[in-house]
Amino acid sequence: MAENGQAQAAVPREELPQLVSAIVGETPVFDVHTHLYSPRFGELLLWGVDELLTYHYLIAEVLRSDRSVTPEQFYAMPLAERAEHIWRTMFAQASPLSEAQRGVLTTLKALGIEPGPEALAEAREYFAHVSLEEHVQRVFQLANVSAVVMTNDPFDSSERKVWLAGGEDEARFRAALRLDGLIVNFAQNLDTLRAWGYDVSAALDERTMAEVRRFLEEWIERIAPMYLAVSLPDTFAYPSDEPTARLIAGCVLPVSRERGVPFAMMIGVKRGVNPALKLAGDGVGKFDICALERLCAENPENRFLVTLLSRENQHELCVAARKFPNLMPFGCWWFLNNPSIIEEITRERLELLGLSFIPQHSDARVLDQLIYKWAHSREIIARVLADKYSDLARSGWPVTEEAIRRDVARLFSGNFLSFVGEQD
Ligand code: HDL
Ligand code: ZN
Repeated sequence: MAENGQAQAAVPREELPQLVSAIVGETPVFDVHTHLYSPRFGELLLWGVDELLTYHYLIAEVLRSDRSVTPEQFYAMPLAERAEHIWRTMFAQASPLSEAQRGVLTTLKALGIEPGPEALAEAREYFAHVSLEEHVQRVFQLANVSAVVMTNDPFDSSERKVWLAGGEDEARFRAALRLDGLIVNFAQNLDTLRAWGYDVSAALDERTMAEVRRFLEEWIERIAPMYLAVSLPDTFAYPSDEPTARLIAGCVLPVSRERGVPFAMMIGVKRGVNPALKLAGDGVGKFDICALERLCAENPENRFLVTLLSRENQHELCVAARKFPNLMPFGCWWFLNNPSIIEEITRERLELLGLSFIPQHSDARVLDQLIYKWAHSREIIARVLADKYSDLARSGWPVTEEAIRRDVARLFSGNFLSFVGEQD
């Protein structure tokens, strides 16, 4: 019902694509998973054209395009030289058709830098004369992002220092407590945990489980995370005697439930398929979704945010979400964050889940990526939504502008904020 109490008029079908596109563009998005940091974390926040060009997605691509440069030789170059090598190989000498290549151009154009063979020099000139604070403001505005969730790792020594020093983040940067160091790499971090005063052992006895729960409680207190997060391999199984499954069952789930902090699982990565590529060297594998079904079924009081890395897992993730209201699928993660697959995933989610999912996250590692990752995703999400509203209109249902605005706000922030308990 519109403010004046009058029923809003149905939007004519032929006007839907344009109206939906406008509303999707105007609706701010809450970015539920990124690797960005608020400026107070200093060098941890990556920004600028050289960081944009040396994004690990482009590193994987340049090493294919110019095999005369080995990964070792590439990584031995200073940042500026790596950026120039990528610019020369992937832009000046070939049409930048990949999603990561196109993303650089979308971002530069939005910043007022005309994409073309000279854009690198122009971009460096631009970034040399902009302050970080004003740039953060401009990027959030251009991307129409209301806030981002960081990936906060207590085992990252430079990040830990900032948290221990205290201080506040600006509201646009929210925390997520990343637990790979605690529950995937527990054995490697035993000495570190002991040095921090946690009485833990590889035996995972009751004392250790209690100490791991204390670690979780203390870090939830310290950083007020919106959720607890972990990235799990394609081989993750549950239940299992594996330490990761036991730490999840005995520590993460009870604390997540008692503290009302959902648990985000990002599953399907094969870490270090080609270690020489470093961050660019991870692969993908299909996950056996029975583990997720068991976790959701056995822990109905827990809330699970889940994204899966394999395209082959996406349809069964939708079916699993139909069975478990405590399971919230989110995003088109990493190797799925490409127009053809975002379209496929968003269609099947709308068809199977209606509006009860979180369509996308950026996974941005460089501040400026927010601009292109959201511009590209909005285009596809709007196209799919317009199609679905058109189907709805064809059924005779009166699709109104008010309803479209309500639905898009739910997809872009409402579903997440209510799932984490920050909105009714
Ligand atoms: O584990 C993760 O959070 C992944 O997103 C990795 O960081 C990955 O390297 C990445 O950046 N994907 O987009
Ligand atoms: Zn990530």
